[in-house]
Amino acid sequence: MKRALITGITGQDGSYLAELLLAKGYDVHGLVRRSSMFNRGRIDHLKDEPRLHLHYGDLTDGVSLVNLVRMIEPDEVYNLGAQSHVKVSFEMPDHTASTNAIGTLRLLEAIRAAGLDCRFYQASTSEMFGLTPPPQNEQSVFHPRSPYGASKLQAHWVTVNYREAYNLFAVSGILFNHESPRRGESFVTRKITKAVAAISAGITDHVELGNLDAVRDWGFAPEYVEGMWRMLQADEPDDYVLATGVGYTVRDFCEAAFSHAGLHWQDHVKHNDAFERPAEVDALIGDASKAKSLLGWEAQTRTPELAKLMVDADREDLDRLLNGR
Ligand code: NDP
Ligand code: GDR
Repeated sequence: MKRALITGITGQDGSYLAELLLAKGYDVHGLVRRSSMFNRGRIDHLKDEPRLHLHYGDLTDGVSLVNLVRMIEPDEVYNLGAQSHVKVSFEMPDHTASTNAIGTLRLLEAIRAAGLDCRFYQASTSEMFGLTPPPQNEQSVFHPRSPYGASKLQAHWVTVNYREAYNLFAVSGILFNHESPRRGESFVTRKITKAVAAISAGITDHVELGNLDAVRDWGFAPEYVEGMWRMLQADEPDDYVLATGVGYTVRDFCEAAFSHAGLHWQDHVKHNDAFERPAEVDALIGDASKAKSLLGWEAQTRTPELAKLMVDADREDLDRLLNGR
């Protein structure tokens, strides 16, 4: 039985990856942070699974990483833990860098020091391309536009360095935006689909957003965690872009989500400067042809379809909450 360690198991991707690995017969170990509030909602349905083991730890606590890696002796480590919000990274740059950049270094060093023959996945991001115009692929120039993007770029290079310096099977998955009904509520897609549900139910009449012109390539998260796993099953460690290859503006996403509920987004979306960023990433559209040819991976769900499934899920959730159904 293979053993995997997932940092960020309580997040969107970590929860889908835990389900995938359990279904494949893995023993799954997850790093969870101590919190004063319950923070395991996305994996609560897995709590009776005997092959799921949760451990307290933190990417900012190197000792916890050293101890866990030695105790678990994982075959595969998926480093998904991060301060993942771009806007928040401008407000907490030090914490973001410590968690995302140095946290990755701490984890890689724990693996190296333990002398394990272990495969490592790093959750890299299209935000590393920043200003570079689309389409972006593995050869594109990096030019991050936020403390988040810069921290992830350091983590990317440290992953490449541990591969080259220590022959570690270390992979960097450069993933474009991927969403789901489990997406954090302050990211723009989920903020919109939750608002559509609330407006349809008459609970509120508007949502406040920032830049509607930004172009993103939004895919469906469960498909992307399958891509992460495939990267670690390849013969050689390498870096791969995962994306749908099609870009939409935030405005397009509003149109798809609101019209699915029979609403006109123009009647309900208000602008608020507070949601603008000091530096914006204008357009990210990925070219995932390398993943298609070497891993047989291809995105199936396109952005308009994704918007609809997220609206449906948020409307069902709200209906259950309001009507006990
Ligand atoms: P989420 O924000 O949903 O989840 C982040 C996870 O990281 C949570 O489990 C969180 O724990 C954990 N975490 C935060 N800080 C620490 C820390 N100091 N130590 C340990 N764990 C920590 O992110 P996603 O699931 O959306 O993304 C997964 C990864 O992929 C992230 O690294 C993200 O940056 C990256 N990424 C995401 C993309 C996307 O579109 N979703 C695209 C490209 C890259 P808690 O629940 O306690 O807060
Ligand atoms: P992003 O996702 O920054 O691409 O990072 P987010 O959903 O936060 O923003 C996407 C675009 O929408 C614009 N926007 C708003 N964004 C938010 N959050 N809230 C708003 O009200 C709003 N209005 C407009 C933003 O300016 C931006 O252009 C996500 C994260 O998951 C990262 O961790 C990951 O690495 C990248 O995707 C790929």
